[in-house]
Amino acid sequence: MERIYIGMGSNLCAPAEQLHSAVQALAQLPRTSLAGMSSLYQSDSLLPGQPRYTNAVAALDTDLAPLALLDALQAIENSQGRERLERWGPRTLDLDILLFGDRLIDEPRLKVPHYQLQERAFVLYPLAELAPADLHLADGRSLRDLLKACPFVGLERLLQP
Ligand code: ROI
Repeated sequence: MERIYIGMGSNLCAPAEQLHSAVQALAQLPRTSLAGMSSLYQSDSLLPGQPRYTNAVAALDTDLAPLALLDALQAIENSQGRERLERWGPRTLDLDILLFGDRLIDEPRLKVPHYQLQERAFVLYPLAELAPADLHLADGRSLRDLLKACPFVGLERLLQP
């Protein structure tokens, strides 16, 4: 089993509910168990003119191979009504593989660690709720250093219902 962290985001159709149903779908993947879910966080879209996003991170333990997991995540996105009308467009659900055990993956469909992890407070702070305090990414960077370089600005942590 390898520990995986999934970044989740939604800015359409009741985002908090989208994230909660996504977590339930993740928990039901074959050869996979759910190890945790972070708090939800709201922030403005990085692209102007879109609704605010709600984001969270989930931790999974899985025996699935990376591309099999990616296929499964895309099936969950589609089943929750995601329409790919424009790149970076608003979406009901976005699921990104952030970290996959100690692996460095560089394939056309999948780069791990996720290439924009370090720029995204809405990924790093929920990840830090779940990950060990001394987590190092497969490329050697420490989560602690990434957090120091990415201030908690514009993020609003939501109280759980
Ligand atoms: N902005 C925020 N705050 N959260 C996201 O998940 C997110 N996802 C995106 C873009 C449009 C880049 N902006 C985002 O894809």
